[in-house]
Amino acid sequence: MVAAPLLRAHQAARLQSVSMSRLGLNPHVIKTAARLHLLRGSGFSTSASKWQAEVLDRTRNIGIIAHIDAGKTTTTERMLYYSGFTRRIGDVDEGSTVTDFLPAERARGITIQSAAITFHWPPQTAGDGNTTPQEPQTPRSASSHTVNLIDTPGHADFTFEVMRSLRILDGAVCILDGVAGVEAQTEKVWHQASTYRIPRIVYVNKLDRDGAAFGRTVREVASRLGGWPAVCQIPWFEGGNGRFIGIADAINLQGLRWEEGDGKSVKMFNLEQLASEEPQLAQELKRARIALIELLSEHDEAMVEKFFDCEEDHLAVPANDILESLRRCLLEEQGRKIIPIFAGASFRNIGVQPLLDAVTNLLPSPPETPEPEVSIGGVKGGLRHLLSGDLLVEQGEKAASAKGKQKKKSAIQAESRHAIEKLQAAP
Ligand SMILES: Nc1nc2c(ncn2[C@@H]2O[C@H](COP(=O)(O)OP(=O)(O)OP(=O)(O)O)[C@@H](O)[C@H]2O)c(=O)[nH]1
Ligand SMILES: [Mg+2]
Repeated sequence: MVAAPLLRAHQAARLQSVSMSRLGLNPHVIKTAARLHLLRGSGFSTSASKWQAEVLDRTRNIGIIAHIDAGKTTTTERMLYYSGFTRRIGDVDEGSTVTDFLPAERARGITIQSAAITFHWPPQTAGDGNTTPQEPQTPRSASSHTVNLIDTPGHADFTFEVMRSLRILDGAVCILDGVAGVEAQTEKVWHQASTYRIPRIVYVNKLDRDGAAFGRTVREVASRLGGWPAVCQIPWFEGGNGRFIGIADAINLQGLRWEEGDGKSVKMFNLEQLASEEPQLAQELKRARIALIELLSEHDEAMVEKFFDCEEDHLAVPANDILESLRRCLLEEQGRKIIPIFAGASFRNIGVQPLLDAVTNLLPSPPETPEPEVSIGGVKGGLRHLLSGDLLVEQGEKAASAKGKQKKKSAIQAESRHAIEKLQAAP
C-alpha cells in the first residue's frame, strides 16, 4: 500500500511511453502504423501499442499535498468511497481510514507515511474495457480513468516523505483549509512541487467551518503561491450566509447542492434555475465565469479565438473548451502560473466528485509529463536517455576523456621529473 506499487506502476507507464519514443513514434504515428499493419493482415503488436497508449492516456498519477490537518486523508477517503473502492467512509479521528493504516497514524489521527492507492474514476462499468476514442466536446471525465494516488503527510517532520513522492508524480491536488488559508507547510510543499514542475490544482476544503473565507483564501493563493487563481467553483452558502450546502460551477455554469447523507445524492441547477433559487449566487457565478474566460484569454490564444467565435459572450463558451484551455495552460511551461481553484467540505461529503472530475480533466497523463532528470557520474539527461543507453555512453566517454587527461598530466609530470633529475646529475 505504500509508494512502491505506485512507483512501479508509474515506471511501467513511463517505460511504455519511453519504448514508443525510442522507436521514434508518437501515439498518433502508432495509430497510423496500426492501420497499415492491419491492412497487411497481422495487427497484434501495433494494436497492442495503440491499446497501451490509450490506457496510458487514461492514467493519472497524482499526489495530495498540503499543510497538516488540511483534510488530505479525509478527502482521499471520500474519493475511495465514491469510486467504489470502499463500501463505507472511514474517519481520521476514529482511526478507520484506508491510507492512515499504521498503528501510530491511527492512534494520533495524523499521517506519518505517504500511502499509495489505486482506484478508478468515474467508477468502471461493464463496457469500460473497450477504450473507445473520446468524442469531441466530451470531457475526459466521461470515461473511466485509473487514478494512482499518494496521500502525503502534512507535518513538517515528515517532509522527506512528501519529497520522496513528488519525484514520481505527474500532477497534484493541493488542499487548503478554508479557515486557515495558505499555511507555511503548504507554501513549502507547493514550491517543492514547482521544482519538479508538477501541474497542480487547488481545493479549498473545510468551507463548512465557522470563519471559512473563500475569497480571502483565493487572494492568498495569488499572493503566497505566486500564480493567477482561476476560480472554477464558488461556494454555495444557503440563502447567501447560511450553512455551506454546495458549489456553483463556473465551467459548466451550474449549481450543485448536496443532500444530507453520504454525498452521493446531488441536485443540479442550471443557470436559470439557480437564478430563481439563489439570485445572488447566480450573479456571482456569472461574474466568476467572465473572470475565468478573461484570465484564460490572457494566457491561451485558442481561448481568444473561441471567445470571438462565441461573439464575445463569456457565457456562451462551451464547457469543454474551457477545460481544454485550462489544461493547456496548466501543462505548458509558461502556463504554470495559472492555478485552477475548486471548493468543498470533504468531511461533510460536499465537493469531492467534481474534484475527481477535475483530476481526470485537467491533470496530465504519464506521456504528457516532462521526463524526470537523471544524473550519472556528473552527466545529466532525461530518463529516456538513460533507458536508451545514451546517457551511459556519454558518461563512459566523459570518464575516458578525464582519464586520458589524467594520463597526459602524469606523463608531463614524469617528463619534468626526469628533466630535473638530469639537470641535478649534470656536473
Ligand atoms: N469541519 C471539517 N473538518 C474537516 C474537513 N476535512 C477534514 N476535517 C477534519 O480535519 C482533521 C484533519 O483531517 P485529515 O484528513 O487527517 O487531515 P490531513 O491533511 O490528512 O492531516 P495530516 O495527514 O496529518 O497532515 C480531522 O479531524 C478531520 O475530520 C472538512 O471539510 N470540514
Ligand atoms: Mg493525512
